[in-house]
Amino acid sequence: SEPVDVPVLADYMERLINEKMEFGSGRVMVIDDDPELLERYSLILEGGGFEVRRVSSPATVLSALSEFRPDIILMDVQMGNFNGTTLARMLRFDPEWVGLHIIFLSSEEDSEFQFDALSQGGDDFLTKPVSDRILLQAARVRCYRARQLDKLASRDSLTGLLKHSLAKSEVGKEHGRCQRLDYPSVVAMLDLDHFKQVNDRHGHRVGDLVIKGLANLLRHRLRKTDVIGRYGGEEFIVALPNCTLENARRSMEAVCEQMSKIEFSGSDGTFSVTLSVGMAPLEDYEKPEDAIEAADRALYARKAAGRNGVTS
Ligand code: GH3
Ligand code: MG
Ligand code: MG
Ligand code: MG
Repeated sequence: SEPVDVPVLADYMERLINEKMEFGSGRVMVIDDDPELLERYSLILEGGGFEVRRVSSPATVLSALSEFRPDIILMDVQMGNFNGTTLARMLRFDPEWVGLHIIFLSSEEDSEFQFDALSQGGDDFLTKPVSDRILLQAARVRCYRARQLDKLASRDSLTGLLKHSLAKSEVGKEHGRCQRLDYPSVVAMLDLDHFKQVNDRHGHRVGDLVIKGLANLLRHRLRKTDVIGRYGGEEFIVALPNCTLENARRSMEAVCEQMSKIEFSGSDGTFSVTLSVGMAPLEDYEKPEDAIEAADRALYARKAAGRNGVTS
């Protein structure tokens, strides 16, 4: 094989680093029962561009968390009769906070104490006093990682498309925008035709490849601004912002046609798969769920009318 060109590699690495490691700032919740320290750390972080929520009483942490939704929490360990490690352990059992980074900040240098704090679910342990520079960089790097994790968690692992709940909330956002700014948008529901037969004849693994195939087709055919989500097993949801029903139909009909032309390799030679699409004008409905329901009804009308095509 070709030898790797070191300057090119270095250039590539530098580009990668510059592009991907833009730490920026984020949201930090500082929890400390010492008001002076609380203020000091908060000011340092605010000086570094972070949005900060100060919490001095452990009793208010949970409500503050759901309201503020921080990327990381920076937490004292000993707070009166409350131990920060208890909170860390609790958060680690709650899937809602799986992406939240917990940094302990304590003057406790005893290694058993630190060991215990990390064992309870802390991601890191900084020892007081900590320099402004290290505190800021620790926060920057962890906010960045928290956002990376968040992004991953919102994507379906098979297709890389938005997962159900995020896709729905993106459709909801688009519903708000198109009503506010008064332009047409379309929501579409897609479902593969006779997909059970694909699984039965060719196996689940081949079925997965077909699902991936449609996901890739949608990603390549649709615009960058379109919302594409995996709504369920072999069901997809799409929102086309700033698009008339007529243009959406053209776009979706092209997707149907191209899908039907893809040749998949099955257990007994190649085969093809079709899909059905139901659409509704997003701005015509009071609530986004109503538009989704209308698109779903159109989808089932399409299924009844012979599949492989678009109905609105
Ligand atoms: P219809 O044309 O009416 O939609 O018929 P259908 O056979 O596609 O019926 P339905 O939509 O109810 O069936 C969905 C099937 O998709 C059932 C399930 O086994 C399969 N399925 C759901 N999720 C996955 C997945 O992630 N991978 C694979 N391989 N199959 C899946
Ligand atoms: Mg304390
Ligand atoms: Mg189906
Ligand atoms: Mg289905």
